[in-house]
Amino acid sequence: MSLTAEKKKYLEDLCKNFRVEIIELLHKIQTGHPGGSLSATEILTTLYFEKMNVDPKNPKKEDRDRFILAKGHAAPILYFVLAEKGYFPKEEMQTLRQINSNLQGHPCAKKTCGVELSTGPLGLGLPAGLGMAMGAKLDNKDYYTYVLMGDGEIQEGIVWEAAMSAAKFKADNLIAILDNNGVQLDGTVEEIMPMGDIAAKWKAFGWNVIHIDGHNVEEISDAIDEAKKTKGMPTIIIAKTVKGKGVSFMEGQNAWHGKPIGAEDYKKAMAELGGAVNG
Ligand SMILES: Cc1ncc(C[n+]2csc(CCOP(=O)(O)OP(=O)(O)O)c2C)c(N)n1
Ligand SMILES: [Mg+2]
Repeated sequence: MSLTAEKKKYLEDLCKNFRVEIIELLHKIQTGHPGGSLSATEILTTLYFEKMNVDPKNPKKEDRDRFILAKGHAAPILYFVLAEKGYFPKEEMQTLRQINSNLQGHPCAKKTCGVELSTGPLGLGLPAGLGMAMGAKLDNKDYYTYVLMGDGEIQEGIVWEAAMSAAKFKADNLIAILDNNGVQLDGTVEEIMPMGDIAAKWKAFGWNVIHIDGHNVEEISDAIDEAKKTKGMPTIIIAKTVKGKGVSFMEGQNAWHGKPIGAEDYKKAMAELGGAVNG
């Protein structure tokens, strides 16, 4: 196991706080995407606070690891992680989704320090990430590129073009993570467009596949170590997650993909998450 008990607790405590902060802020601004943010909380936290070689004081250093939030609607968790890490002042979080804010509803690489790629239109993260990974090889750099995709997102055809190409180019410095929560915007993945055996699909496209519980920081950390050891092919970590994780009435519910959080729901959610109710 790659994490000490102390480190594990540190990451889990960060996740607890992020969940409280997400609900607090999205309730306050009455907009934004709670479900997909809560689903990806452990993944982003483990990447930024344990695994990735990044330096907020030197955000463009050449050999930094790259992270792409392909499922760009989960911007709230990305922004809270970046702010906590020190890319920009935490107070800026209060401007989320306001006109001219640095923190747009979907990540904007031109506006927000630490954002590597503007995303929102689903499907473009993996091809762009492959480009970054190939760039590292051409430049003889040893950084890794991480791409977090949604399980609805991988219904986009462009994802599979990139999957084919990544295997052909032996992009072993590209690590994809699938937020496999079984739910998308309008319903379950099974209802909208059943994907069948996802692992078999990625294997058939030439990828190394690792399965984990996407809410277990230790498993996330170990899977990344294993991915780095795999040479000659790209890796996808299929992370079993729960959309809306941590708030019982949001869990597994597509209705909470992007719904404003009303006063009663806010109080209920905060009681479950152990956060203080304001206002
Ligand atoms: C190309 C494109 N089509 C449709 C949308 C609208 N849209 C935004 S999020 C979403 C559902 C995504 O589901 P999933 O990838 O499973 O994300 P998660 O469950 O992690 O929130 C859709 C259809 C979009 N952003 N881009
Ligand atoms: Mg999903």
